[in-house]
Amino acid sequence: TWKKFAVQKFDSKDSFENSFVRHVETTLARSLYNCDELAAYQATSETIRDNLITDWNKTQQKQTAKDQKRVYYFSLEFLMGRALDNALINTKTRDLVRDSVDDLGFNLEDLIQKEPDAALGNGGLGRLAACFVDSLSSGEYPAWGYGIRYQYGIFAQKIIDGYQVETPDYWLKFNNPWEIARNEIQIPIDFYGYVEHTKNDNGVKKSNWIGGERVIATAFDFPVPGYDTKNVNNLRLWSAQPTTEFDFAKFNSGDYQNSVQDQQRAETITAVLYPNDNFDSGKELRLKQQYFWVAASLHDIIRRFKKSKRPWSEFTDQVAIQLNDTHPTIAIVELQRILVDLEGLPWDQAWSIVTNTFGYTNHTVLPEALEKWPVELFQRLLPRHLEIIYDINLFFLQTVEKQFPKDRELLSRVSVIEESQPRQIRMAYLAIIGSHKVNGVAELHSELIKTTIFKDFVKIYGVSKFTNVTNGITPRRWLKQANPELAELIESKLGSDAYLKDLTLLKKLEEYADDSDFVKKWAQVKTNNKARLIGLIKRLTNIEIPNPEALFDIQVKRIHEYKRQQLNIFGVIHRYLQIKKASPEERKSFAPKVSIFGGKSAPGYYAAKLIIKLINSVAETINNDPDVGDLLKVVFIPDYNVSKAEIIAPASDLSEHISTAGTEASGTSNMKFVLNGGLIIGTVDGANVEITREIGEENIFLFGNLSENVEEIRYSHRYNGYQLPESLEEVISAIEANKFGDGNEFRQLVESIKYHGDHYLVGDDFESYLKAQELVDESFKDTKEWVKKSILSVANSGFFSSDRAINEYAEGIWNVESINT
Ligand code: 26M
Repeated sequence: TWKKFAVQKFDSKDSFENSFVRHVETTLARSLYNCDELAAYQATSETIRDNLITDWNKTQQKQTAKDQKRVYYFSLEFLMGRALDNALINTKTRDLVRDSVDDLGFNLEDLIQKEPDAALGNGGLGRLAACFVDSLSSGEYPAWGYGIRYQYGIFAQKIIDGYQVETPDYWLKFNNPWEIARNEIQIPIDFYGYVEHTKNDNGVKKSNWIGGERVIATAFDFPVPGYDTKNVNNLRLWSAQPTTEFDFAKFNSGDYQNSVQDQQRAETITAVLYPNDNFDSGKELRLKQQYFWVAASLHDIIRRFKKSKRPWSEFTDQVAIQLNDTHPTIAIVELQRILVDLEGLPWDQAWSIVTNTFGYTNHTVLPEALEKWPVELFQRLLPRHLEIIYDINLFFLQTVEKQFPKDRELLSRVSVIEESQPRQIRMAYLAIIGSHKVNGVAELHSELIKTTIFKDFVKIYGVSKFTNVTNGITPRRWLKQANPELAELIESKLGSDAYLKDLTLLKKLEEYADDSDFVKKWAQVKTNNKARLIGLIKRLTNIEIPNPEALFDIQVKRIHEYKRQQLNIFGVIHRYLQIKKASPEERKSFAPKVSIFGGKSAPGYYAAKLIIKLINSVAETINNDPDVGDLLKVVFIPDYNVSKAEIIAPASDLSEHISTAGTEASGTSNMKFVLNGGLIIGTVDGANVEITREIGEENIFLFGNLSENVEEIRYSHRYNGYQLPESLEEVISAIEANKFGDGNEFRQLVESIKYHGDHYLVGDDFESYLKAQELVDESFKDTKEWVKKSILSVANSGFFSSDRAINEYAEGIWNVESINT
């Protein structure tokens, strides 16, 4: 009888419109006469959601029945962006829905714009997690993502008088059609309290943690549709609630008033995403977020495992957990605690399960980004976990001692406990010790971690524990969705959309690199995308870009000294000074250019905020200088986010990926720009190296010092002093001469380069950067050659699909198979 009532998915205009109307009138309780665009967006989304949930249920049933090993991707950030357009594309219902809403008097593009971004991440790491869940679903892997349902995502950036101002991102203002509240799932999570040490009848020591404060984790599920498959995986995000029942016997903290208040403030745990990128803030609430999310996720996974009535020895045949950076490292300790304290397994057996379960992905070598927690904080917040960390460290150091007797230096270097004032727990070391594989995110980066920050661990564990999985991006969002015209042009030559699931098929485009009709169409798509960006810039900044033929030179990413937006803006100033010096006749030889910036600074990062202000001040001067005219425009696009990136990436002629060599682990926006037919100016850093290998060095503008020389150069700055090149001195003089507002304001920025060691080598790379920019200008003048480079780049960017990355994780780290193999 159930079958008879099975929910029907919409599969025609009629059935779509039927469902749409029903959702307007019942779900939204509106009449069709007062259905505005927001309501139409919601009704459309509810209708898609019905289809997704139907397939989501089937997927989960199928995966449960097959009962094979599952992957769990633990990430504190999932920078998903908008869901509607992506769902339409992945389920291949976009045309049908466009026509249907058209019938109903709406424009699909407009409805899509109504959706707020799900901006639950900072930048690269969070967006990588989003691309990965897309690829896991598309590749039909049995996989769940686990994260936090922040009520406030990354702040919205306003630019006021050229300064960044942060405003809260309350993205859940309206009902969110893309989440399913699982109010029946309520997992208690404890903090604080004390540890009881007892012995059982056989004299074996037992430890029991009595928590002092309890909050409830409740689940929200976000269906993740794969492309061209019925497979819909789950992204489970946790939200914190206060408990209602209360065990006074356990309430032993001695500070009743404060504890009750803390309890009432349970929701604060999942209230807001920490807005730091590549910087460790060390705040107690952040550690609470980490434990809350990890404990809830493990509880969930273990509950699922226990249903299968398997012995613990089979846990690692069923479960693989990937740690996205060190943020979930406490999971290693929590699983060990569950197995030993609660399930009664012997330490060694438990530890072998733990290490075979986890894999750890490192995303940075920057020392200021490596997470450390004061021992004292752990002692208070998670007292039993601290004991377990001490034991893990003890056993680890004992084996190291056996392997390398009497090397006290080594022991103190690799100890999980840093003997500093205050003593700190090194989370990366704990992650390495507790995982069976450690991977970097691009070849250069994976080599660097083996030879620098983790080199002692290579000595201890051997090199095979360390591996590389080069990042990737999903071609569904970053080609098909962001650049529908290019996708259509590509499809017309490749004969099908199969390249969206096997991106290496793009290779065939090489055949058309000299085909004049194709070249013309290719260039036209770029021009159209630039026009689309011109519209966005006008709406957001009121700046007019008079010349759509100008070279669009774009750098959008988090603002950070290591990413060197300052190098870019100094280059812009240099260009400006050249134009000013030139005679009207000479000015004609300059290629017109638009320099576009975008990105958020961490709210407390003073130097980064100063860079934003400098960019805006330079824009103000240049854009209003009649000597310059159309030759140069400078734009700072406010509030850079995923949905803006979808408009920006397809519109670049050139994009900048110019981090100091050895500092950018991979970068992924470089991949987005290349896949959309933009060329790159970049340093020999992160994934730029592999992009060069794939597309050919004649198709990329590389410059700057190499990573192997960076330390030496810094050392030389420190002990021999250094001189900035004349060209850069001139730029700095112009700033100091108040050409871009009050020069005094930028003193810190200038001094860090001139007098404080120039840690990021701006001076050392400046001339080489200018030369590369000259080559760009030269090359851009030859449109045919430029377009050819663009086509060849796209043809050879297939390697940078996140599908390839996920397949590598599945085979090399997780030992998990796709559901249909
Ligand atoms: C840490 C502590 C407290 C609060 C926040 C953090 C934190 C948050 C995000 C630290 C780092 C965070 O992200 C780092 C990141 O995005 N790294 C980037 O990861 C990308 C994907 O692998 C790479 O492509 C980039 O090179 C790398 O910078």
